[in-house]
Amino acid sequence: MPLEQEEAVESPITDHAEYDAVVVGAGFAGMYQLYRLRELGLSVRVLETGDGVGGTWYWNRYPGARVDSPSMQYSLSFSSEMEQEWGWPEDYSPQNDLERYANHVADRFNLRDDIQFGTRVTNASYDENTKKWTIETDRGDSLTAQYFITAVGCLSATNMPNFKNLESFQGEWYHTSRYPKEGVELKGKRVGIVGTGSTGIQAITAVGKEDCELFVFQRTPNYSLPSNNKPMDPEFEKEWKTRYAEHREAARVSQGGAEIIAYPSVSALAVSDEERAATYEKAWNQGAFTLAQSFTDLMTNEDANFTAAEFVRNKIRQTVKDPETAELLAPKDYPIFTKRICMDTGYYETFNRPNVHLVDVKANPIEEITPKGIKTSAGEFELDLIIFATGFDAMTGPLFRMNIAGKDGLTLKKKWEDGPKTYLGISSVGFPNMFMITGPGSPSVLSNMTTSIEQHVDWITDTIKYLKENELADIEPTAAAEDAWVEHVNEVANKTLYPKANSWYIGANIPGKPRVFMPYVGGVGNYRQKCDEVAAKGYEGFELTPA
Ligand code: NA7
Repeated sequence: MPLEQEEAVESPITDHAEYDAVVVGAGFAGMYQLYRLRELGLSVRVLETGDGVGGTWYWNRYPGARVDSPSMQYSLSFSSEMEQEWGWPEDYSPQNDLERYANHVADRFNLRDDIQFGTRVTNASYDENTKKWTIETDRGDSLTAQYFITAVGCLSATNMPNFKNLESFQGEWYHTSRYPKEGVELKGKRVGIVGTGSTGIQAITAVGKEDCELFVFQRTPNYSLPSNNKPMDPEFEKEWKTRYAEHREAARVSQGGAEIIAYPSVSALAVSDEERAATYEKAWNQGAFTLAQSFTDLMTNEDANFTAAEFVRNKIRQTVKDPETAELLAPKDYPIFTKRICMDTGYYETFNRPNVHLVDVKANPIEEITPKGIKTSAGEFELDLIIFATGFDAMTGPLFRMNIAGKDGLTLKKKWEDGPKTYLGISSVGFPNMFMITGPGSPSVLSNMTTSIEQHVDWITDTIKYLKENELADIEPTAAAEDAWVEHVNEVANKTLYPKANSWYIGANIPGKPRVFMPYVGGVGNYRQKCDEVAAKGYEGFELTPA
């Protein structure tokens, strides 16, 4: 099964190849960036690999795909009219609603005219003489632009491990991020799902309910919290919409980019066992990420963290009827919340179904794929269909695959060979006029993405406006500012328990990837303040070159 589906859609190749800005990606980030740059009167071309808008929600069509931010907050805030007219059917939106919303945004603001679909960027290079970027595509386009803006998402470069003899498999196989649009018939099949991250957990819960035999190949168990998803309460929605601006403002200054009703005020170790248990129980019943906000020190103190981890492990033990399966599903070798916490709609209950079987590939690793299925060191599992939920080359992967080269031909990949180096997660020394929306070194994946996307797009747009008004040709960070930011990103990460897990945040899921904690832990509100201060001080830490 090809990993990259051939896209049939042909957008007209641009009639002129020179733009003020080229934006890569037509997810929420790329679409909003296009909208804002049009307001400035710039000519913009958006290049998108898929044949539709939506980014993450265009590609991730696997069964059960769903966002884990609340629908009322996982949306764009720039148009209050759109906020009011759009209705989300569920508290946590499934893929099809999110894709529908992305299409609505594109149609409502007439964005498609400037988006070229079915087009992958293969090269982007900066010319110091012309001070322009040249962007080349797999369709033979060559575009030049003053500003090169990446809106490629943090989790868009598929990680497909190099399984021995995969090509010999005679059944069907798909990576979750390339699942067929038309779906796959599961009835009566023997299905294998490899991977138990956020994606695997959603897919397993959905596929387990089907009339099929499901084999879950788990290497590392993950902690998962119940979402308590339900149909949207019309009264709640109505009330939320009357104060939408206030809710958005609260999200913008929050730690994680979503409004939090009550911040914790006490250490998990400062209360009695009974009080702690009652707090966790209440949070568990409320659902979603409430548990993570129960106490002040869950991310900074291992003993405090252990109490939350143990609470979840006990929930797993209470839910899963077979004690051996429950123990296998209970994570034990890393603190809770240090890998992306998962959110589910009945994941652990799935393992009580007679058609669902857990296979421990930590104890008995996958040796190879055979014509009939998956062979582990414990034996062969015959399968008709394999779904690989094996994740992504996160954050840097989508940037590296564009072969970006800056000053002196230095590639981003070479510059970042020991880990990403950015100033504010938006820019990098040697790459003038290149802006990365939700790049490494920004809150990005540790936040509600739509809040962070809008903050970056607004900042980038204001910056471009400033450059134009002040007749400046180039903006590029100084090495000193970049070094200081990288140090700060590491320093705040090292004050937390995050580095204690082998997570994709730290590059641990990709063989050979440098172990550097990539997103910024300092919080969405603090980060916004820092970006605003930099701009207010005439772009402190940047070098601005006159036209
Ligand atoms: P993740 O979280 O990276 O999960 C990938 C899963 O695939 C994880 O359980 C891995 O086990 C497993 N995996 C990867 N390679 C193998 C091999 N070779 N053998 C067995 N198992 C393997 O990706 P997701 O798509 O679930 O989630 C990514 C983010 O998307 C998520 O955090 C949300 O932010 C949205 P491992 O843990 O490496 O032992």
